[in-house]
Formats: sequence, structure tokens, C-alpha cells
Amino acid sequence: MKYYQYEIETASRDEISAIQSERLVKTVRRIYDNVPLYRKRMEDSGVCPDDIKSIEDIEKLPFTSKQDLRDTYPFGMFAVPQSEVVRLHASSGTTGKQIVVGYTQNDLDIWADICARALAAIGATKEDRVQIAYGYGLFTGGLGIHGGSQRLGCATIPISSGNTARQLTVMQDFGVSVLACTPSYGMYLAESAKKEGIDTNKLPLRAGIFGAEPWTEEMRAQIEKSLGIKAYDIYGLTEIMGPGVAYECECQNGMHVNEDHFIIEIIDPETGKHVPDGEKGEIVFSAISKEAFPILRFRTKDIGVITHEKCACGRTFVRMSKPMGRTDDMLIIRGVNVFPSQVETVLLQNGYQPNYQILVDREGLLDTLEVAVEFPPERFTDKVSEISRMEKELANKLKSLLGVAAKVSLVTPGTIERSEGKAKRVVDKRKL
Ligand code: DLL
Repeated sequence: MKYYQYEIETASRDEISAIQSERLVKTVRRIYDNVPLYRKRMEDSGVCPDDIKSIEDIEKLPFTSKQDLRDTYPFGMFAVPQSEVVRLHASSGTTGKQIVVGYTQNDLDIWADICARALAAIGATKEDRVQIAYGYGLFTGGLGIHGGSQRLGCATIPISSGNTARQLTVMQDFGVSVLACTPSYGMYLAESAKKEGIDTNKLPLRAGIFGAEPWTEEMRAQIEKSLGIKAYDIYGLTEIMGPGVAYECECQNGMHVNEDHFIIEIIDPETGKHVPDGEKGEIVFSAISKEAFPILRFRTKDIGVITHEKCACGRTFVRMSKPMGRTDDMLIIRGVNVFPSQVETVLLQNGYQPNYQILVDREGLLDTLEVAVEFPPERFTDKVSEISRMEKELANKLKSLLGVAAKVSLVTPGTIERSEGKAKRVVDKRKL
């Protein structure tokens, strides 16, 4: 079973647009009537629900930001009475007060469907055993994929993140075939398996569904090689639903947005205007079928591109690229824009593992950039001249790709902190 819901996943553009228009119009009316913040925003920008007749009119609507959700904390954006809400999740993000989102039973059903689509797209069936090593709890990762895995009929293993030794025991003893966790935890599991002498290539494990944090194509290749699996991407965010907003198919060439439930726009972050397919911009999402927590034109701060080109898998949903960074994690070092993903690409292309940290500071008026990365275990040495030769070589490679000088510090394998959830790659001391 390659598709979970074949008809909608392969619907024509006209059919998709018709569904989107109908749901958008309804959502606008509903939130105008039920959410004071939206009513005020729309009134302030001179739009009324009757102005929105189809998705063509979406640009008339005001944006929503994370700050709006903080300002209405905890339940100010909910559009149904409390008695209809059957689940709450929350996200704190990297800074600031947490935000709370809610789901009706119908919302949870849709969430399970979209995660089931994601699992089916990577070839999972009810014959599979799925180890869910995303965190369970207020984070949407664990319970989100859990709902999809159960909906598809897979034997679902709700192990949550952490306790790596137990993860490896379960993986072997239960004959796990699909792993779900963050890519950085996937790498850590691979590394730990190797240390324990477990050859994951000999296990039934054959695919992984990784997301919740940025990862590069180079990291994908490493995970595939070290775990002996196919590694697929899955995207989502708490404000819109959780995991499953977009999902990769076997083509591994962009993530299909579940367009019957979410409208994606790519905008120029400065002007707020749409940019054409293939051009980079900020990703904006509207959730058009959610009951408890509908959201319109949410500015994700993720940067990506979309394409409407046909995908070889037969799905017609628009594809988004891996997010290439965030408008708020782009570092500006001496005036040059640097994304952590660029650093990761250079490291992995040069034989290093994705165990690194980027340290930014300011000496006097000058920004400093340092990349601490572990020696590849097989190249570990205590010879000072060799260490400085390797550091210089990597620093040159970084400079030529980033356009700004970086100091490289090679550190002992195993000393950069491992993550069981989202890895913390950047320490920017300038803001402290
Ligand atoms: O991370 C939901 C999720 C759980 C997605 C499990 C996939 C798998 P939040 O904690 O609200 O929700 O974080 C959302 O994480 O805006 C992106 O910046 C980042 N992100 C999520 N998926 C990906 C991905 C979950 N596949 C934020 N690639 C988003 C890159 C991702 N970044």
C-alpha cells in the first residue's frame, strides 16, 4: 500500500483548489465569529469574511505570528467551546513563553490520517513495527506519529525518546522495521549501536521517518549508511497541527504538503508578497480544516521553496523543500548571512560526523565564528601539527563556502553533547 488515501493524494489541481477554497471561506467566517483577535485584525485591515470567496483572495487576509499566540495565551485563539476540546499540546520553542494548541476529536482524526499518509508514502503497512522515539508529552512528535502509525495498522511501539540502551534492545528484540525520531537522535542511535557491536544492517530495520529539526542531504546519506535504512523527511509544527503537515514519498525529492488541510504560501519576508515557485522565501501556512485551533497565514519563519512540478510518485500535492533555515536562526556574521545548515554541509562533505556546535561571540566590534566539531574517530590524533593541519584545512573549506572566516576546533570524539530530541547547534553569546 503506497498511498493511504489515494483519491485525495492524487486529485487534480482543480479539485484541490476547490476543496481549499471551500474550506478557507468557511474557516474565515468561523474564526471571524469566534476568535476576537482575528475579528479585530480583519477589521483593522479592512477585510470582511464576504471578501474571501476563494484561495485567490488569501493575500487579502492578515498574517498571524507566534507573538499573537503568546499574547492570547493560553486559550484565546480557540474557536470551539472548551467541552469540544479533547487534547492539548504545547510548544515552548527556543525563546519565550510557551504556546498552547487544542484539538477536537475530528482534528485528531485528521491528524492521524495525515501521519498515516506519511507512513504509507515511505512504504509502511500493517506488517510493520514502528518504534516511535520522538518525545511523548506536550511535544507533538510522539503522539502525532503514534496516531498515524496506529491508524495505518502498524504495530506501534510508544517508547518515546531517551534511554538509548533500551531503544537498541527493543529495536533488536521486537524486530523493528520503521524508526521515527529526530535525525540527530537517529545518528546517536546509530553511533551507540556501533559502540555496542550491533550491526543494524542485519536487523529488519529498513526505513526511518525523521523530522522536527533541520537536517541536510549529507546527513541523510550518513544516516542511511550507518543504520542501513532509507531515511525520509517529515515536516510539521505545533501551531499548524504537529508532524505530518508535509511528508516525503519514496522519491525523496521534497515533501508533499497535505493541501486538503493546509494551504502553503511562500512570501518575501520583507514585503509579505508571494514569490514564484522555485524562489526561496518564508513559509506561511493556513490550517483550513481544524476546528479547535484554526489558524490563518501563520508565519513559520522557516525558509523554503515550493514546486508544483509533477512528482514521479503520482501524488499531486505541492512539494516543499527541506526548510533551509529559519529567518530567526540565520546568523549575520560580520554582515554575511550564515545558516547552520551550510556549516553542516561542509562538515559532512569532508568526512566529519554531524556532531558539532557553532559558537558566535563578539570581540570588541568584531563578530567571531567558531565551529567545534569532533574528530572523525578513525582520524583521531594527539599530534599537534596534524591537529592544526586538519583544523586549517577545514577552516579554509568553511571560509570558501560561507564567505566568512571561521575558527575550527577539533574536539575528542563523543564530547559534543548528544541530543535525544532537537539538537542545539548554535550558541550565540552576542545576545546574552
Ligand atoms: O517539531 C513537529 C514535528 C514533530 C515535525 C516530529 C516532524 C516530526 P515544533 O516543535 O513546533 O513541531 O517545531 C516546529 O521545527 O517550524 C521547523 O523549524 C522545524 N522542523 C520541523 N520539521 C522539520 C523538518 C515539530 N523536517 C519547527 N526539517 C518548524 C527541518 C523542521 N525543520
